[in-house]
Amino acid sequence: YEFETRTIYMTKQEIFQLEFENHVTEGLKAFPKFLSSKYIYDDRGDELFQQIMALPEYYLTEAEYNIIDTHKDNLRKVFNTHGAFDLIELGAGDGKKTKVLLKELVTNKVDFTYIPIDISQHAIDDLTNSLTTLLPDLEVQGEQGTYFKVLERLATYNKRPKVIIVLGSNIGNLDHPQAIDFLIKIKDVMSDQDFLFMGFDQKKDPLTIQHAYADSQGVTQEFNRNLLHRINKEMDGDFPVNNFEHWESYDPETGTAKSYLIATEPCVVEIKKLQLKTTFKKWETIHCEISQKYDDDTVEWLANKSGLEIEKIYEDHQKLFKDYLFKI
Ligand code: AVJ
Repeated sequence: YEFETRTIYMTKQEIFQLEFENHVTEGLKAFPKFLSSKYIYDDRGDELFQQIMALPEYYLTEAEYNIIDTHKDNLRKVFNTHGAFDLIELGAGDGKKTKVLLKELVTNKVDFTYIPIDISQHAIDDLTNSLTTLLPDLEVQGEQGTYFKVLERLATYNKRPKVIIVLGSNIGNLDHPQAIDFLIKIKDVMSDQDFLFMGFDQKKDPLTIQHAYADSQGVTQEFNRNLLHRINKEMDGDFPVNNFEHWESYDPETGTAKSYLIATEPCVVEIKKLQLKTTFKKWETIHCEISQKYDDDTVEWLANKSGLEIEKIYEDHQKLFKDYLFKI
């Protein structure tokens, strides 16, 4: 036989879509079933997450805002330790919290470039536009892409000191081995003069956590259900979405909050694009997300495992949330 080799080009979106489809097949054939919260975030998912961040029960946003606002003077000095730098934000979103920091830096004429990285070009464009109005003197260089592709590229091309920031306890969606993996990948692009500034939501009264992830208005339920809506829309599925109820369970021993969608009626779901038919028994679960909570010992252990060192710990006035400053 003779084989012809051809290169098939796919866009980032097409690759991500294919990953999503493979994930759905795997997750719905598994027992117990699972679907990752990573795929909640289409335009509607982004909007629902914005709504979550505005909920009175979702203390995380306010708490981290308080940390940055209280310590902005110190953060400016620390970030500027080695002179001009690149401020690289992973998962920038709408930048509400980051804007406080950016304003502090610009007002004090600190020499830096802000490089927000997000998987969504949409988010990057919106953020860049709003910053042009808010802080015309700010140098912004938004980058669309997955964190590590962009980080690796920046590490080889930009030789200035880097400050990498990851806000919002985004790391909480990862279990500990995945979190260590994530931290190692960041560490690998850091040099002596670089800093990592990262948010870790803290263990606290279990009820506070329970309420943050099972809000009274049902926004979190809609947020999780968006996974099923996306499958229906993008893969020609027929999930009876309203028959899936959201359930949150927080284990104070491990610090893991887990969210599920639970079938309140038995049903058969067909997903035509995947040629997949799957049945749900009454009360069968789909595990969707973990939101890990931490304490200093756990973060210290993660840092140790990843070759990072904790330089300083910042806390909000209600002691709900912490941002850790790391170096290699
Ligand atoms: C975006 C991962 C920080 O886990 O707190 C919010 C996502 N899920 N409510 C979190 C989320 C349900 C959020 N993170």
